[in-house]
Amino acid sequence: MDCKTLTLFNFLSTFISIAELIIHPSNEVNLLDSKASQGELGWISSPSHGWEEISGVDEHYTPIRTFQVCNVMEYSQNNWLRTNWIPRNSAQKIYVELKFTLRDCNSIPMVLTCKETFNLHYLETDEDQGSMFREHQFSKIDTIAADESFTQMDLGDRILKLNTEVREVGPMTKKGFHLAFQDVGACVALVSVRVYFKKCPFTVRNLAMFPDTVPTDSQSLVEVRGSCVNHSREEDPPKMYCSTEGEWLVPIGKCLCNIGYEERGFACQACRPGFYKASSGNVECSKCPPHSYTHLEGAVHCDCEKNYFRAEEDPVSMACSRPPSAPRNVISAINETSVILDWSWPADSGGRKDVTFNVVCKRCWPGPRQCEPCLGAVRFLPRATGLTNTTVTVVDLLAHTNYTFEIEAQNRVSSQAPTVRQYAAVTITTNQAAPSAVTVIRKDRTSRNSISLSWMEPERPNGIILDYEVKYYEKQEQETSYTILRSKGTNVTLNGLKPDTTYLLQIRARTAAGYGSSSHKFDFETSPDSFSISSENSQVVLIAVSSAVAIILLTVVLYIVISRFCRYSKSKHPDEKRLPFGNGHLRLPGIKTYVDPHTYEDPSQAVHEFAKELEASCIAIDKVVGAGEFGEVCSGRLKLPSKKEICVAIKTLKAGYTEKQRRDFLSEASIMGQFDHPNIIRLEGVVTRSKPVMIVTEYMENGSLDGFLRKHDAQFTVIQLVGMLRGIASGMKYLSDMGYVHRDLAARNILVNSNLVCKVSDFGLSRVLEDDPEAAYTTRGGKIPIRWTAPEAIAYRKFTSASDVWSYGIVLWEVMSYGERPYWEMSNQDVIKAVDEGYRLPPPMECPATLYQLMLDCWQKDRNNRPKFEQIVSILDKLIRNPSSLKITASTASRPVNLLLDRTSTDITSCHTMGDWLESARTLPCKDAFSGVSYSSCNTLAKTSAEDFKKVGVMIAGPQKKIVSSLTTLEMHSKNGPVPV
Ligand code: ACK
Repeated sequence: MDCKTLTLFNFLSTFISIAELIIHPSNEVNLLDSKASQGELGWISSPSHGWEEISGVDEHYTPIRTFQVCNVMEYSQNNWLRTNWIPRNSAQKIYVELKFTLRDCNSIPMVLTCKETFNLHYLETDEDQGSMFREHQFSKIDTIAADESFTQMDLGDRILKLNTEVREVGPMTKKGFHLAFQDVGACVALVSVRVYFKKCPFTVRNLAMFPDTVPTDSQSLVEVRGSCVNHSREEDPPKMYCSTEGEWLVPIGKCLCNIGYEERGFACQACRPGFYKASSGNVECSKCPPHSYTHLEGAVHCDCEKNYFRAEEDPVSMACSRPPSAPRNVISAINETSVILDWSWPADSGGRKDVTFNVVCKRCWPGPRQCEPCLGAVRFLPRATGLTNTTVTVVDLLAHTNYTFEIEAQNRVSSQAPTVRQYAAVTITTNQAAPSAVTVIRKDRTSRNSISLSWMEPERPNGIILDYEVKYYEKQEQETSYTILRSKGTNVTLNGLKPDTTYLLQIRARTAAGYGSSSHKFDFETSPDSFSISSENSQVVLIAVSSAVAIILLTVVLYIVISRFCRYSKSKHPDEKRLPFGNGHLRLPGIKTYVDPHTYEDPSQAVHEFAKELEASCIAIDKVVGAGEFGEVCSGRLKLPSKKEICVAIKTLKAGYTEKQRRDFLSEASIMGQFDHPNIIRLEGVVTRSKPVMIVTEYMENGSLDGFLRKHDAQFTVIQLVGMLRGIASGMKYLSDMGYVHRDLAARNILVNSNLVCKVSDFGLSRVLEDDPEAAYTTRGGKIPIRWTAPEAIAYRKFTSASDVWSYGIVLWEVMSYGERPYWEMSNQDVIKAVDEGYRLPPPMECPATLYQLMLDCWQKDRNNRPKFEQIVSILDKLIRNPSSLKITASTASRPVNLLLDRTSTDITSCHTMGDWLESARTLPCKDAFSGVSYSSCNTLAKTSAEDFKKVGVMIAGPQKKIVSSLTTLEMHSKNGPVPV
């Protein structure tokens, strides 16, 4: 067998199992594959007796073309095999994969020139070189050696020794190239030649399509923008990078399927019928919720079935619903002229939780359809419509009357349903009821021994009034003995009274149902003796004179009332006015009310109406004790003729004042002069006829309360402090009863005398706006002492006795903390914000729990929930009578018994962590900083350093200080043991 025959045999034997030759990764693009060619490849062989093209078959008996050379018996071999021209396409880097077999030289006997390598060359050209071949134009790529060569023995055993070598060429710049294989005396067979380049193949990632991308030859990645698949939109711009190895790297961004479409198999596909998708996003389509459907593909919502609806604010994921059925089991409990209606929840709530009830009231007469809607006088508690509970109380019905109540259940889809009212009805007859109270009583005439009164029939007589009972007694006697008169009409004259004596009187009406409730107590005084004429025997004269006096008095009273009313009507600032009504309720005649000096056209008239003019010669000034808005405040003595000399405080009006300043200065006296109460600073009189103009008041030895407390820090017993607070509350009750709103109640405006009696002072009209150094301008322009003022007064100048109660709460805090500044160094703006957000001052140290509870009650946001001064006085009285109740301090008490209002308020003992306390107390706006930090006791927290605060994120100096000061207060609570936090 000659050598050529031998190698041919070798080749054929190598085609047994080389299936991998035709399998290559999808990111490779072939430019040439010799195996794919069925016919002659037509490569140029030089010299022609060198490389030989031979046909063969692979393991599938598919014909393939191979080349071989084996001139090992001759010297100086230089055999070239050049491929056809291979276009480069867009590739810059080309890969050449060679599969070949090579004969082991040692296995060939008697060889002359045997090599075991061959060389690979290339030539870049823009055009096909055709048959032209010049060896020297080629550049060498590499010498190719076999990893394994075969021997004669391998042939015998039919062992395949196929070598695969891959070489890279590039960067290529010309349009194409030729490859060449140079043999220098080896026995080699080229089984296949594959030339390819790599690309990043088309792919879909995160619902974005990335096209086929050919990498550059350099090491850099190619950035490729993806485009969203159909029915999707970009969420973040999708991007990927194509590497030189043809791999996609670093996917960024994504696309989301549109509404009505879901992600399925790298695409966004329409929701199937019965499913919907309402939001874009890569979530699956959802099944239509109960009682809804869709027959369409790609639905974004499902339609409601017949008689089912969706409310406007219902999400599409919610089941369709329907109106509720009627309420059931209505029962009524009648109490005279009121009725409590109770019913059960409807059997079918329509699939919703927002069922409410409306109650319709009809008044009925015997006979068919004899009903008409109830008139407006009937009241529903809490209301007639939109009830969320299954009960309502109806009051102010007429006695002995038939009513029908229709109770209707509704939910948010009721308005969409056809108008068939679903209701349950109950018919009732009200009972006989006693008349309501007499509210309006008028004093017609007074003499030294008698008084004539008239009144109006009660608002709801509930029947025919048989008569009125008039009960009266001397105020001093405290109801121990009293007189009762009966009157058929609405007036009565009480005779046989003592002169110059105060009487209290109550009236009640009687019907067949019995007595109604009594009127408020009404007080009046008979005229003093001096009004009587000397002739006691002359009845006629007496009657005539007392009638004349009564008429004159009546005329004067009428004149004053009418002239004040006219002046009030003319006033320019109705909202600023202090009306003779407190807290919006009409006062019974006879109760003294405050008169605003501004309503006098001539303010000096007001001064002289309410203040006594003093002779300057009666006043001796000793020393200056302070400075007021208008001038100095001095202490001195007042000696009035035939009276004892007393110590007084003298406020002076500095020289050079304007007329307005004089008016404003004296307005304080006009106000103060109207008051007469042990806890209101007493006006002795004014000096207006000589200069300096002065206001003289009682002298308060211990000066202002705030300074006094600071001077005597921690020196009083709790009972002493509560006594002072009781005095202030009592003074404020008196002011609020008079209809006077103070607007600047603060410890600095309370004066303390040598017996620790506290008196409310500072009544000037301009004072709140101009004088108080604590007053700051608000956004609405007024000047307000922010820290002491209720939120509604700051926000919209709603100053009432209820806002005075808020200020009283702050005074309470000032007193219990011995003159500490409320809210410490927080700015006014921060105070407004914190209070508005619900934060409240923490309990002062050692503050009794009951008092702290009272403070919190005074600081209720809703002013209607704050206690009245009358209640505050009574609470403090109870505490004074039962001092043991003051022993439980706010830090050690369990939640204080609710004194006034059913409200949930801060109880630091119920908090388990400091974070809880900060949250529940809403004491400071830094609670978030403490989340996740656990403190075992308030002691630990109180000792927390500024550094520690920094660690938990409280970085600003202000809040740190505030927290520490607040916590210090807490820590002091825990002096007698750890606070159970
Ligand atoms: O805190 P004080 O000593 O008490 O300083 C102020 C100062 O005048 C300016 O208002 C003191 N003061 C005001 N009215 C009286 C008074 N009736 N008796 C004693 N001191 C008074 C107040």
